[in-house]
Amino acid sequence: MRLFKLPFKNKKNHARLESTIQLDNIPKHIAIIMDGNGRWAQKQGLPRVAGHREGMDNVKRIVKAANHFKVEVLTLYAFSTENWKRPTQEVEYIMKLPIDFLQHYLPELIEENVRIQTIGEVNNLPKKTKSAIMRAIDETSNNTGLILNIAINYGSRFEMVRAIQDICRDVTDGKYDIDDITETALAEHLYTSHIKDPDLLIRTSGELRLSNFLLWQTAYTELWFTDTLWPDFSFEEFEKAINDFQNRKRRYGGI
Ligand code: V0D
Repeated sequence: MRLFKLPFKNKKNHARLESTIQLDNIPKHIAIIMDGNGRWAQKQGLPRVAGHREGMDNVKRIVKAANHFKVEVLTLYAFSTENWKRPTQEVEYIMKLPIDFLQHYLPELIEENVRIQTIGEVNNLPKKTKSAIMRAIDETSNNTGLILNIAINYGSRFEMVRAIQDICRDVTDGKYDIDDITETALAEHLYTSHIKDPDLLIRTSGELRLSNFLLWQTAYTELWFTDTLWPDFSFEEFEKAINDFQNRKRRYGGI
């Protein structure tokens, strides 16, 4: 077990205790359901959108933490296909967040060698939102560090339906045989075709469910839940989740 000192300081500005994180067993892909932003705001008597804003700033902190631990992929559930049902004003506010986020943080992300990617139906987003994201994807496409994978207008069941439609189209066109439809073939038609399945999934804010997030990809993922609301989810807690992950035995159905 390798031990190392964290270069970060905690909220009281005391140097952290020596950590027991094993640098050779960091989850390569971490997925996070960033829940509890609206509740965070309501608890302080602020409008829900203030929580989304605070949640946006926390994205940057956790990206920095993931980068620090040399995580390969960080997938963040930013907007689900179901989130369109929220009040129009809230949706409109949320749709501006990628623009704000990238205006504030893209230079830093580039400096940190982060590569931005997305999963979901980015095509159906407002034009300005889409173009800000496409530009960020383009400007970071040659970076070789952490992949910041934003799930935006994403729903897992739709992702699977779409994959099946794609495959069926190939079958009809005679390019594909029904017997060629394997788990690998289906996985290759998902948004995540180019990335490994998550090793660890974190959900904040106390709900114990997946809510249509990466249903196929989380078959063997370790799940980790906390009551902490997303804007309060800190480096220390992220580190705790990784530490707990390292204490689990992964069997993938074997013994
Ligand atoms: C709102 C908490 C960053 C969850 C985080 C439109 C709900 C804040 C992004 C983002 C959202 C960053 C880079 C990028 C694209 C998006 C973001 C959305 C919501 C959905 F390339 N925060 N954030 N996107 N929230």
